[in-house]
Amino acid sequence: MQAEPQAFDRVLSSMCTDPHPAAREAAERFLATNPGDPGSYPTVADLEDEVIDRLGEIAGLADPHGYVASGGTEANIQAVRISRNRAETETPNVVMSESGHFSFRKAANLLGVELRVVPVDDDRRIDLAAAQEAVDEETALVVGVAGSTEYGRVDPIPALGGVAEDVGALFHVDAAWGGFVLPFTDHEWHFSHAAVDTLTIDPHKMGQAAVPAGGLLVRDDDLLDELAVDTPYLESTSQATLTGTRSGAGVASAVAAIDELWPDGYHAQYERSQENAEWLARELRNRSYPVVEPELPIVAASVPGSLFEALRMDGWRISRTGANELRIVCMPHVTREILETFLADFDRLESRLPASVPGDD
Ligand code: 0PR
Repeated sequence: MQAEPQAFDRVLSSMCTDPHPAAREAAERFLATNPGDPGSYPTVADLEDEVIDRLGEIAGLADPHGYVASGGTEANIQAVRISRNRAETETPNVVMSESGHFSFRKAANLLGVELRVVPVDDDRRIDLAAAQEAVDEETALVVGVAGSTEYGRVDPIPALGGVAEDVGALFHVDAAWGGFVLPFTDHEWHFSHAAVDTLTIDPHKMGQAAVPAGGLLVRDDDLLDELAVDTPYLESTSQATLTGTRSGAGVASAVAAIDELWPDGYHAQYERSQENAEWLARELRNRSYPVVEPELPIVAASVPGSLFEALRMDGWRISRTGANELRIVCMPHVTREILETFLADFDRLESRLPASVPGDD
């Protein structure tokens, strides 16, 4: 029997979503193209330029450079690589907070840089004083998160840019997930808000494009040059990407999604997702569970471990934070109806549990 992909109606843990129909269709049409070889596949290469222009528009960069990566991991690795190649020391370090994504651990390991992880403050944003203390003249890169993976928090980006500037380090913002919701909030997160050098923004997350479509943006072309290697047997003469052959599906799909949704569709989606997150937070709080305020559409709540397991057994795709909270990402496919069904199951399963204390694992 042919395997079927999972339905999205019980997936509450993913940062990816059901692609917009136009994005799905574009992905299928461009499945057999390779933007890694622009000499042979010029149409998809042009589409990639278009994605970068549109991402620049979203992230406040008038003359953007960059490329469509396999995802946020690759974009983050490449940002670290740019900074390492730029650094004038043999022992460069990268400073980020403990809320930074694990892709930076991969980057540090691959690239031989020291990762200095600093604590977060009471509201789960980078502790600025600790960041200031951690940087030195060997700091190649300071990383800020704009929409953290676990709690959807946004670091104080302009101030953190100042910390980087003080020691002559580059400044990277990881808006892999947040980039398509932050434009509709008051947060300062992008190139025109702060001295940002590089930024990750993934169409395949809140951008509603098909996987694989990550985005790396750089302020100046010469930052991308740090990544370029010569490609003697291709028509193009150099390549800045980490991967060689790449999927044209993600590229075409990103253009299609952005054409359809930027800005009004994304705005409406943000409003729906945020309202859903706030509604869910209220419902869980009404049941006496401690909830982390959803500043962006991610809800974290302390619920008994046995209830979490029972929900998983019931088919709900839910995940935990590092602190063992239930974590629900209100992606576009997570409708109010789905959340109502989830809560009905939550209540049913909770009533069958042996008496437990809220927040107790
Ligand atoms: N930066 C941030 C802030 C992210 O949240 C993520 C993905 C990345 C970078 C990496 O992006 P790619 O996966 O496209 O390379 N966050 C993960 C995800 O949703 C985190 C995760 C992992 C969440 C496992 C839940 C989980 O069960 O894929």
